[in-house]
Amino acid sequence: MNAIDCSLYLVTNSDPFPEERFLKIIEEALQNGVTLLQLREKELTGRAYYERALAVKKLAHQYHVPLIIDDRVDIALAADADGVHLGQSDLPVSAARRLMGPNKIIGASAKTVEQALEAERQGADYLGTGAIFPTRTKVITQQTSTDTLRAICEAVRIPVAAIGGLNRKNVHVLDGIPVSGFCVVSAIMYSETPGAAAKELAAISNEIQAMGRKL
Ligand code: TZP
Ligand code: MG
Repeated sequence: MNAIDCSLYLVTNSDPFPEERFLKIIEEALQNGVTLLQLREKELTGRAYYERALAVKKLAHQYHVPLIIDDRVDIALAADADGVHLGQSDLPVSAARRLMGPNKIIGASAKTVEQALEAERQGADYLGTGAIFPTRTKVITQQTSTDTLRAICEAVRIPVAAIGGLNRKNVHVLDGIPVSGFCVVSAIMYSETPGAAAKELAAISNEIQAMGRKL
């Protein structure tokens, strides 16, 4: 199993940004405590996704942060990214594991304890669970209660990152839940000061992890 630090997991949204601004936001976040980065593109052609993955990987690796590609095993392998994140309608984790080998990171979305245990059994390295709050990010998802989140964290041995509508004001809803961190899109991507936002969220994540740690 690959050890993953999900403390502050930035999932990107490039939609409203020119390329240069998009990369600048990511770089500021990487400099200020992001521990895992996911490139999430829904509209790009395969070629454009691949090229963007190469550019973002270069940046991520300057800061020793692993790059995960959303949905697409082919893009993750072609760009030699560090891993892939799979939703419930993407390739099954076991199929991705066969294609990617033992050393790439495979993350999976899980909204129930059953989905979480199945993803772990198939070889997932971490889970993303949510949406904890309603989100304005373009995504097909339903809300997941904090009770379900807690049950998932307690059921699996792999790290679980909470996701969905989380920001500096509401993320303390995770206090006391044994999460390994949380994911944000808007709280960093749409901040006017992405570096400061990342720094604050990274500190909060450390507090939450300290509170939720199993004794
Ligand atoms: N999966 C569940 S919620 C979500 C994804 C990709 C979007 C989270 O975005 P935000 O802006 O942090 O609410
Ligand atoms: Mg997906």
